[in-house]
Amino acid sequence: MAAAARGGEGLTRMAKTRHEWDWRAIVGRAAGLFVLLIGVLFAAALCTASPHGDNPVPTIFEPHSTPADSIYDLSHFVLAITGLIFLVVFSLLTYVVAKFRNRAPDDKREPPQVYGSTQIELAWTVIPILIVVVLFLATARVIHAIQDAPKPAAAVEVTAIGHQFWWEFRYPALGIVTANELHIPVSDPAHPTPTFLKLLSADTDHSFWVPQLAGKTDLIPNRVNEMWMDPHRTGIFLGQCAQYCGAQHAKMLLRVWVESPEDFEAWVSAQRQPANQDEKEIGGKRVLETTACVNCHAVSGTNATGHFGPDLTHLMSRRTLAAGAAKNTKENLRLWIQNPDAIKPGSLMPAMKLSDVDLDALVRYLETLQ
Ligand code: HEC
Ligand SMILES: [Cu+2]
Repeated sequence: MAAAARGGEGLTRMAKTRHEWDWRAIVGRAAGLFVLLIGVLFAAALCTASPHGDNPVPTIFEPHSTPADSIYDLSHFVLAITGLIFLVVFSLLTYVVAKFRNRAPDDKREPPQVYGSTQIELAWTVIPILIVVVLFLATARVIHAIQDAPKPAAAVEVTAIGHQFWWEFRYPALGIVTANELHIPVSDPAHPTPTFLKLLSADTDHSFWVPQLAGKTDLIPNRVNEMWMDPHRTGIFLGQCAQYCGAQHAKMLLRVWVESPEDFEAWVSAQRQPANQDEKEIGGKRVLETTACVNCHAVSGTNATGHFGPDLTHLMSRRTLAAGAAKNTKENLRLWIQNPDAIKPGSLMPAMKLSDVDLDALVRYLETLQ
């Protein structure tokens, strides 16, 4: 008996020391969480504090188009409500944990248990339902406003087709085909000229996302999705395929050039010109026309009519190669044709194994495709 009692005492002492230690661990963990939270807020503040203008980092914190604006406002509203819930719950929790912690003089009996309080149960059922209904209605309103926006007559229509791992942009009404760099006019709210996109896919799922201009919309095989944007200022806005689509998904970037009406007109008329027919680089042109390039690429006015890869008719009007994987320079262009994997491992263009003479002539020719 005596031994058992002594054993019991030991257990109680052990339990007591463990409880005290637990309490310190809880404080430590709460402090850790707090520091983490401050860190996250600090990082977010750094992001939003980045200088305005051509932001090289795609950011949801600097919307410049109606759909992006409404999503931004909605996210503030949702954050305010959920933040409030977090504050209330976290404060109550901290208060309860601190006030009712295990103290030395406590007897070890269970506290009184409360069952079947209709008022409390009603409160914690009805209040969350109301909160969810408010969040749902606010979200549904924004979705409806964006999805059902009327298309004005002055809208620019573009068909965007996702490919592994690049973007094809077609302007059916203007007869333009280009890749990876979308040009659209700025939209003056007094005379809106929004751009409406039809989204298609040539192979697998992709997702069109330019955070500063609109939300994400997927491009799905055998389905037509739609989205629109009406940028309020000119500039270059960066985006990214937002749906994992294969090895080079991460190098499936896109850039949107938002231009003044005059600049957009100038770009349109330049794109509508046939490819440069200057015969100066005829040697390089012959290399193109006698190589498998023609099966995958189109250059207007030549026998290259393939559509598996980007249209090259105005290749040099683009600032980047291979969906933003490299700057469009002479060296990168040569390297790309010699060995695409050096720039974008796993891209669907094969290394063409041309001789140095042919390669140089071909690059000189491609450089005339303004
Ligand atoms: C089997 C099809 C195929 C063949 C053959 C092919 N390409 Fe490509 N090419 C592609 C694909 C696909 C891409 C897009 C790669 C990416 O961005 O992931 C591409 C991209 C390019 C680009 C970059 C275009 C841009 O705007 O980003 C150039 C330039 C190019 N190819 C030139 C050539 C030349 C020149 C040849 C012939 C020597 C050739 N290609 C042969 C499929 C092909
Ligand atoms: Cu993709």
